Amino acid sequence: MAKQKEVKLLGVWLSPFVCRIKWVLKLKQVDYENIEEEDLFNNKSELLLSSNPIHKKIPVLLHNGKAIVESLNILEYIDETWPQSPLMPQDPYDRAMARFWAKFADEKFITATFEAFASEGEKQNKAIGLAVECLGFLEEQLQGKPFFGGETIGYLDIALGWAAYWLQVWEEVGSMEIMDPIKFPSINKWMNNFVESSVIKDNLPPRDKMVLVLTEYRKILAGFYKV
Ligand SMILES: N[C@@H](CCC(=O)N[C@@H](CS)C(=O)NCC(=O)O)C(=O)O
Repeated sequence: MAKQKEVKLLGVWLSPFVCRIKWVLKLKQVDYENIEEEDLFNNKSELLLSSNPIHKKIPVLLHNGKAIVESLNILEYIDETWPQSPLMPQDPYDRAMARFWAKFADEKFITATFEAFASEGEKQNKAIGLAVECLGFLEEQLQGKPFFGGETIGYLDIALGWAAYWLQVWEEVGSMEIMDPIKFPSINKWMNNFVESSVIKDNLPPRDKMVLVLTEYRKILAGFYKV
């Protein structure tokens, strides 16, 4: 009988939070089994409910049968468990800052961007304004570096990776514009550097399929995000 893999990732192909984990497992060359959650919104699997009973969200990393949840937390767990190609900066201050900006991105930037994608009219304009403001703060952080992590991809690059790929698709499907390459030249370069880097470019969801699924998803979301 084939040996069961000790690392499993429970997720959904479209989720930027799940892709974070895939990228890092690939970067660190950790072999894992991918388990796709079939019906995340209407019929959560027993595995999901038992391994993440508090939030009931993907991604969940299962390592030797133990569950680790919340993607940023999972990234740190992976970085400590498999130290090759380190993600976290060595310096404690730089680590604190990387965590601060990753939290900022999850609490403010992704929420505003997603709300802009899902809404219309006044509500959408307000969300666009907030997302653009977030981009302004992040532009300042790059200071001419190819990656937030410096010369190579680090923790914050992975945490922000969705902005290099999902953002454009959300803009297209949501008929709106957040990212202006003239206004945010460093972010623009970073986006290209990120999606063109070897491990990332081979592990992005297919754009056409994303557009199709997100177009349908936006119709469902419209009810929740009404002005
Ligand atoms: N803070 C969580 C967010 C994860 C998340 O929002 N996952 C979504 C899919 S992209 C989910 O599982 N949603 C299911 C639900 O809300 O019931 C993380 O970083 O892991």
